[in-house]
Amino acid sequence: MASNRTFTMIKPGAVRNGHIGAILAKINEGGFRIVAMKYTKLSAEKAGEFYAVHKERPFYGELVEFMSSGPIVAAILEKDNAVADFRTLIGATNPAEAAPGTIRALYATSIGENAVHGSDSDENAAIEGNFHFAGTEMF
Ligand code: 3AN
Repeated sequence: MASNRTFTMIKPGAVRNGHIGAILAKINEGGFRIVAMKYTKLSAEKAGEFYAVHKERPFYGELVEFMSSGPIVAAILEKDNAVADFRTLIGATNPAEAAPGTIRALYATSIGENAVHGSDSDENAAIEGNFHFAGTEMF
């Protein structure tokens, strides 16, 4: 079944490099409706919790440090087939392998600082959206 919602974060590196507006424009052009959005900052504890699935990976410490290093934009996005279509829009995890024109090809600086997060399944999209937003913040 096609999913309707996905969850994204514009990561601290892309925020620092001034790409919030350009990335939101790509999201709009991609046909996604904004269900929820906030400009916020993750504590190291919150970032660690969000990426707990990667706890055993060698880059976990670096990932948590980076994701809590500055403000992010968190959002829930809606569209038919949202999870898969958003992953197409952002491109491969490693920007060197991301298709031309994708958000990561345009705005990521490395595999670790890869501009945006995109949920990898409907189930995780719901978990991640609920991690960041209360029901009263979703429209
Ligand atoms: P994606 O974000 O494309 O779903 P995942 O779930 O494999 O990729 O990885 C989650 C995050 O962990 C990535 N967005 C990236 O910031 C970081 N990451 C993944 N692989 C590496 C790596 N080899 N070195 C450093 N950071 C990585």
